[in-house]
Amino acid sequence: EYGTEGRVRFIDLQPRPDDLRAEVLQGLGQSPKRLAPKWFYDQTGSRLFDAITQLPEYYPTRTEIGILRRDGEAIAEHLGRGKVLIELGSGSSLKIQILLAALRPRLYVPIDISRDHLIASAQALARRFPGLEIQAVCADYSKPLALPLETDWGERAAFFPGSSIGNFDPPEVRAFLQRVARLLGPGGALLIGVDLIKDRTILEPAYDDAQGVTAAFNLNLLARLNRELGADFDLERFRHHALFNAEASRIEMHLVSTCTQQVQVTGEVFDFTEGEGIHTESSYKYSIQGFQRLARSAGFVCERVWTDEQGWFSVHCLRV
Ligand code: AVI
Repeated sequence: EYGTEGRVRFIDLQPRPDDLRAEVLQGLGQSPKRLAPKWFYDQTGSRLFDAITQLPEYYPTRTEIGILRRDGEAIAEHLGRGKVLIELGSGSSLKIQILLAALRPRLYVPIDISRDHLIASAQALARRFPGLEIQAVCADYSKPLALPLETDWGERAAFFPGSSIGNFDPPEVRAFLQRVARLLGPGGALLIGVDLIKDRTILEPAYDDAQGVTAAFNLNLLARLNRELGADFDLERFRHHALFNAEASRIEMHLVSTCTQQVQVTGEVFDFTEGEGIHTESSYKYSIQGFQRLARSAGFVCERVWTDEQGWFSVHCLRV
């Protein structure tokens, strides 16, 4: 589906409400219960995520931006200028703005699951960079992407910031990187932000902030299911829980039932015991070597890595 919103060309491959319903019923039917983190990002969720990135405790955004600002010229040099630049999970398209002047892409392709947020961000970007050609794609990038890419688009580079790679579980992460490699083609470059393993006293507050924004972000998933699927979750009867699982090297977010209860989702009933959780997100933390091993196993060459002074976050340039 094609459309033009202002000066932005828009391609809609958005998941259907039926996809949400089927995945939610499947996830709540499992033991332990699960919901995929991609469903956080309805309009309220996207707004709450933007608020998270501003929190004092949430260091990844600030740290990655620091690296992009400090090393932007070197990064652009490495990635190559004048390419077709695809951004996976572009959100508010804030980070790419740091690199745009240096990269001068011939076309920018932001891909995001949150439709209205994507269109608004792409239009704002078009106003700020009047010469930039933009083709926004609403899609779930965790699934194989059938992008209507024109073959003569030329050399491609991809930008996947924010350590969103950390939200993939081990069984899927390599397959995902292999798909990105295929999308880029030989010689294509991937600039990817990866959060690093650190002490739990830093990690856990980043996912359980004092103002409760992350709690609201997590709970909004249930509010969304009430809104879009007519479910009857009582938000007062679930609480946000975040912990660092050191063995699995991941932050886990859960929504924990505070009592024994039943919840109805599109006619199906789910039982919760007191203390039972729904696992809503994992955010894997890597070592630099561990991530490079993974990237190599997916067919990339690890060309360069940039980190901040504290060694909290890394930005890698990978080549197909
Ligand atoms: C988008 N993603 C990389 C974030 C993360 O840190 O895993 C999502 C998030 N969840 C809670 N806070 C932020």
